[in-house]
Amino acid sequence: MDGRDLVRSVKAVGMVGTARRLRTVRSSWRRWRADAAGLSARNAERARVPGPVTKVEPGPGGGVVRFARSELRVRVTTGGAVFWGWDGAEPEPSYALACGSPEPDPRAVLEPDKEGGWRVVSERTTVVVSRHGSVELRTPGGVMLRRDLPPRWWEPAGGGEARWVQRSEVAADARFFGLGGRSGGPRLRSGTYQLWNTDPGGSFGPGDDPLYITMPVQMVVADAGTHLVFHDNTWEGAVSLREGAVGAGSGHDRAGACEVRMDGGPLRCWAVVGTPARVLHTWASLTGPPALPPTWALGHHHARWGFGSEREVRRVVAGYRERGLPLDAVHLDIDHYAAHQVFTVDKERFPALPKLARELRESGIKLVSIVDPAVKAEPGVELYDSGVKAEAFVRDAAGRPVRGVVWAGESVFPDFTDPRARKWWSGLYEERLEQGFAGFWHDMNEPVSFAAFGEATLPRSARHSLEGLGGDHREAHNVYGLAMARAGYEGLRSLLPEKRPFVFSRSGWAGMQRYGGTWSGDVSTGWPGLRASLSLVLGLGLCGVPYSGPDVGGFDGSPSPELYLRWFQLGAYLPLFRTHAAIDAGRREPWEFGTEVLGHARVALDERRRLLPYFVTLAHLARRTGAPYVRPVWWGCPDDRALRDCEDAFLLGDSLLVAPVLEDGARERAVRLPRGRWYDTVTGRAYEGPGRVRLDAPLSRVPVLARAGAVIPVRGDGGVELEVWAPVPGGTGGGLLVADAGDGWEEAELERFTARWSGGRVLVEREGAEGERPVGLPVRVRGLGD
Ligand code: NBV
Repeated sequence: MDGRDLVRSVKAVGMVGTARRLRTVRSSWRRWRADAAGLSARNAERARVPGPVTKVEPGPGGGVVRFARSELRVRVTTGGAVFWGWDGAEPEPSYALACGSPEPDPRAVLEPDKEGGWRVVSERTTVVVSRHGSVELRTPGGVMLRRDLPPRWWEPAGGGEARWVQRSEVAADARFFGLGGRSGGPRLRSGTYQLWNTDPGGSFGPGDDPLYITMPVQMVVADAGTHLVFHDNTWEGAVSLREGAVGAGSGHDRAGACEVRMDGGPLRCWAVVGTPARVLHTWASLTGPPALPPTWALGHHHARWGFGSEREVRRVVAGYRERGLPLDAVHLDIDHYAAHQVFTVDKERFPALPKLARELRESGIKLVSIVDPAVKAEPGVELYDSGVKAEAFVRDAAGRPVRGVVWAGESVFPDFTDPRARKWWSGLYEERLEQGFAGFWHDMNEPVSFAAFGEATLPRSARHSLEGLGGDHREAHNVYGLAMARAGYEGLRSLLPEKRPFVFSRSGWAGMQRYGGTWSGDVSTGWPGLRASLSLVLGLGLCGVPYSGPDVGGFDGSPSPELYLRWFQLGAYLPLFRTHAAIDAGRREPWEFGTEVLGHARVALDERRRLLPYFVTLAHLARRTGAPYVRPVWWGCPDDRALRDCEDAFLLGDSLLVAPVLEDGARERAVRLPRGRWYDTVTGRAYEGPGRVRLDAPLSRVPVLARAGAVIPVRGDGGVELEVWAPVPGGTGGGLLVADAGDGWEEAELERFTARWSGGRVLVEREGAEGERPVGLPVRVRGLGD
């Protein structure tokens, strides 16, 4: 049976469709589970709220407020993030935190507030706890950003996990972003967003929810300020959002509202207040700096499910070469496995993979391998036997391995929440490295099992190690992909210590950026899918996951030449620039759509290559500061309401504003500009922001604007050059460069450049300890009326 047959048979038995239907049914959070037999039944429940304050114990960073029926720990930490946890919840254990909790800020302590309440005042925020347990987050100036009402728990009368609800209010003008990879964003409109990583079981479009990466991380942007809140809880849950309404002079304002409901686990929360940049910097210091992709991973990748043979890989690579199209990586999907089993190679169709990998490497192209978690349950087969020996597989309550059905047939699933299982799995990448693979693409790790349990994942009663603390799939599901990414990343670090690992994973959770990036999954081919793919990249960036990108052209079917081209033009400005599609979909090579599209795709590929030094710099900045490469247009001016609602353009770093074409037939488009001067990078014409302008968007290109004063490192004929966009008269500008052409660990230096007017000319200098110095690189000044 080949991949195509498998897809057909999966579809035929309705498994894929079933998953989709079940997703809708799952919207009720109190539903009865197909596998509830393995879990204790939820009988009578008792509701609980904190009750009135009884005692307060100030301590470093805040202290503990005791209520009649609960207690609240508040802790402002040294980096400025605030933690609060109910019922004794502490910051650890946590799958999200990279190095545990930062130290408490000794200057911040609980002190009495008005009306019997208490407050903790710190540099970046004030937290006010009311007498009945509401918690307010305020700006240092005292303006309310968020108000959590007293939480409510429902405790099973017979004991067991309590579920809880946390309602909050935000400003009437606030907008919500984040919650992982959401197709209907980046602005998250009123509605309910599930917290349960899910393969939608077919391609998805805007509004399909949940998808592969969900996480309880929300960024809330309002006139009064920006804040991020993270409910550190891996259980299944849902977030219901209601955007507020501004009275506009006549009516009253209606506050925005958020309700987080979780099926179990701790009620604890991290909050960070500041500018978007500051918030994400603090978030990255809590959850870990984003992994730095090797430089080649910032080039162009071509994948296909169904290359089917080495010959076909060579044919496609030759197609790129003959046409002079840049190509940096080729991805092999499950069809190169023997009988669809991970960590194997089909020797008939791929008889000399190491040789192919070497040849490609010599021509500057890296080979990337898909890695699926499921292991065919077949005694006598080495992989299965070694996993059994390592006691690596997820078990049921009776201690038997849990079986599911995936590509290779009946399968078992490594328990990545078990450090021993991770260690076993880590070692398996040795085989991949011997085959010559340089990067790894983790798939199906929500995890997916096609049919076995009525829902396309493991039964909720399945047991997991959860780092030795023990628990079931309800708690482990959402971190399965994250823990698999950790296993892969750590394995590669020890197998090939001199290279930066390249891992990207379909599923994940808060903190996944420590191990690598992701891609947008099986996005449906169509104009709505194109829009959804941008939404995912922006939303994930605001959750601290800066490296991602879509399947250019969409996953299924065949895009029209125009749709393919517009997707390609968008992809060229996103961190992961990859063409890919399903086995039964049309081809995605740039020459498959006619000569006109090929010509324009070549321009996009060449531009991507030209911008490589800028992308490398953005990757280093993401690692150092947590700032995503791709940012919403409101990034530098979150108080601009019109920009907060702009979802069809983005900033690439500080210097460029990209306005992709997301509509069929469009040859011009409106672009909303942040304040300042912006130059159309093709015509050189200057536009003044804030405001809305109409720009040409012929088939040959999408509008890209450069900020006045920007110094952008680009690739020229002889190496890195600086493209400088004239500052406004009397103004200044600048830019950064991290010159790193490699894939190792040597610490590359951050170079700063300034631009200013001097004697009627734009002068560009390198900043240094001893003052300004000549740049030492070719400089091209633009925006002088060219
Ligand atoms: O491995 C096959 C595909 C892969 O091409 C795609 O990128 C993943 O998102 N994989 C899903 C499994 C196929 C599901 C229909």
